[in-house]
Amino acid sequence: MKRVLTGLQPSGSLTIGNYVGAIKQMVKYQDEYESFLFVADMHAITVPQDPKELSKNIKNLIAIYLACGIDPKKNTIFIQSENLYHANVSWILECLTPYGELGRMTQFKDKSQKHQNFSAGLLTYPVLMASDILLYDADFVPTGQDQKQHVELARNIAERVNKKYGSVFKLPEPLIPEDGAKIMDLVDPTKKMSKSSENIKGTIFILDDEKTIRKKIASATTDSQMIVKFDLENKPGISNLINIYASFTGMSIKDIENKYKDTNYGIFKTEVADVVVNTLIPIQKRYNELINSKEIDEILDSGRDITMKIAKEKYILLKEKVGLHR
Ligand code: ATP
Ligand code: LTN
Repeated sequence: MKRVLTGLQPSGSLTIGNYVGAIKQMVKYQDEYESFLFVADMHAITVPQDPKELSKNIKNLIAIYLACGIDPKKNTIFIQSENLYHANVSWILECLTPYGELGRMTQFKDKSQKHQNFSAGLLTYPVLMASDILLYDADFVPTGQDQKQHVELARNIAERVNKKYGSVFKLPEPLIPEDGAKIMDLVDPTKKMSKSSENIKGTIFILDDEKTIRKKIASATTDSQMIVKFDLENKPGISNLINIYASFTGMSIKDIENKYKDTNYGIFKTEVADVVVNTLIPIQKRYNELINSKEIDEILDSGRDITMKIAKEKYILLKEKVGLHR
């Protein structure tokens, strides 16, 4: 059976961008593939984090995964920092990755501008991500468009290692959802909706209450044309709302344009809010039941034990190939 693996950072409350771009994909793939899903907590500390908030976010993220339909019987769920092999493999891979290659990563260029005195970890972050993927011989890595470059880097690193030392790693492929691959900010629809965005009016969080969701969508930036038509260049706001509607209903963009061709933006926005609310309310209910349950710790203990065994074998293989042995 092919293997699929992905991780999300516990760097804040999750957004509908994370839901569409990552979690919903994993819910779909859990029936087709052997699935691994983890909390990328070591990635989160590449930028400053409040320790109390961070540990709260780690547990919340697991509860969200489960509430969104991730089945612990079909997935191995774990926390990155609880598996010591990720950092060990990452170090070896860092030593096999040219410095210049990391400096060219789009996300590094963006984030290094946002943070004064950014950490060295921000630069080496994609190598840690490569070790997350390569440790488990993942065939596919579902992510949003923004992480495609990092998965490609993981593939390049794997190719380079295999060429130099013989077969060590499987070459992973990114899996990017076609519709709604990128949900944009509601206030500035040219910017990705992001959990760490400064203006929360542009972001819908999975745990936002109904009133807040409706308010945010009602005030989303649109244009003065009053035509529900997908046109990313000239109508980024309306195109984003169409994308959200498509992602939550599975309807095609064409069908949505047809359905709303004679309606105004007010009605369209209300119906976008309806489909978002109808999906999120049951998720929130389940989240509240799970967050203080013992189930989460049991799932994580088991995930840690399973992944430590798998990762240990790969680590020993790599270490020996490189010559790190007596
Ligand atoms: P941060 O603001 O902390 O950088 P983020 O909200 O951009 O976080 P990540 O933790 O980087 O989210 O991403 C988790 C997953 O969700 C990734 O697979 C990413 O591609 C996907 N994702 C994040 N934002 C969006 C979005 N707006 N649209 C689609 N997918 C997204
Ligand atoms: N960098 C990713 C999170 C992440 C990841 C991974 C995703 C860390 N390791 C391995 C897929 C596979 C992010 O910020 N979204």
